[in-house]
Amino acid sequence: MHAKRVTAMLRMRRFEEQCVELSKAGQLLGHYHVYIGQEATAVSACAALTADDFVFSTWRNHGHLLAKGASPQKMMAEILGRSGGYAGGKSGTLHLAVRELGVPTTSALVGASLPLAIGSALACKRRGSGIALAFFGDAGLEEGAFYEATLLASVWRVPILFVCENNSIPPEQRKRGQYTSSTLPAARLLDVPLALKVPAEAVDGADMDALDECFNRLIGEVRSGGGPRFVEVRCTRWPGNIMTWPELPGGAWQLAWAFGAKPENAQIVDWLASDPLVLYLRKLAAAGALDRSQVEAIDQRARTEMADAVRFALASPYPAPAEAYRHVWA
Ligand SMILES: Cc1ncc(C[n+]2csc(CCOP(=O)(O)OP(=O)(O)O)c2C)c(N)n1
Ligand SMILES: [Mg+2]
Repeated sequence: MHAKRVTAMLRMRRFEEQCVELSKAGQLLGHYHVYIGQEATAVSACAALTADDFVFSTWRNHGHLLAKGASPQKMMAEILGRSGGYAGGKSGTLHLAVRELGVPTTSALVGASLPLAIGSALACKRRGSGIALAFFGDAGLEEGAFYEATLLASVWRVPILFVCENNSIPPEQRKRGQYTSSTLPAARLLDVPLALKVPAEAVDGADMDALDECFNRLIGEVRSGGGPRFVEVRCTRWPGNIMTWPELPGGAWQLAWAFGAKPENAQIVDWLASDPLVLYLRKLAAAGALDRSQVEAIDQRARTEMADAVRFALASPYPAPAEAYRHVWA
């Protein structure tokens, strides 16, 4: 299980680094958002799901889709707008979705997929199988759609897990144990779902074992008819996480950083204290569960796989002009 978790996290990280490199090279046009530093959340949450379940997401969806089993080749082709992508190049990164994997849509609009997730959860309740899981950012709580969705979830007691990924926490606040969102008057995000009688709790997004315990328990409760649940996953912004055009400060993530080497970039040094991958690797090494050479082999496979995904995507042609008129609903 440990090797599986590490593999899944490294695949996401190396995939995102390829996006940053493609963007720098002018091959990925438009803006995009990477999941670096939040990998443990998607890995852990999706490990507790079944093929009957639905996942909804936002613009920051690459990690969620990889965790649901999407092909990096078809994802990368879609992100580059190529015909070999999941939507033939029409959705790009912002609306990347794979219906056959239970991800009917992701959305670039803050809060927009939440009411749709409630609809899917209601469908699950009626057909008697499956649950819905909605990933969204902390700014989702600033949208009316969130209140509508949470209210309906609570009144109808539909099987949904709200996963609020609060990544807007500066490192210095994390050190002091404070977690606020940017503009919400309720500085404690959990006060909001609790007021609507949705049981809510927080978990450390840098702690894989805590996430596993939390997701297994909450998804179990939702699945067994307990009604909706809300979890705030507290993560710390990765320094390269510039809203629209991320960078790789200090270069690509180095495996050696998990094993004692110190990055030159001071921001990265600070952030590593809350990097879920580094913390998990150190814990596994200390417990003798996975050693450095095993991790190196996993990393090498992840790098090769993601380099292949880029080659596949770049070799895929742009959609033919006539395609612009297909799948248009008017
Ligand atoms: C309805 C709407 N308003 C504004 C925006 C512009 N916008 C894009 S991302 C974003 C902030 C999102 O923050 P958060 O939900 O915390 O997610 P994160 O990007 O931090 O993962 C905003 C305001 C938008 N996409 N949709
Ligand atoms: Mg955020």
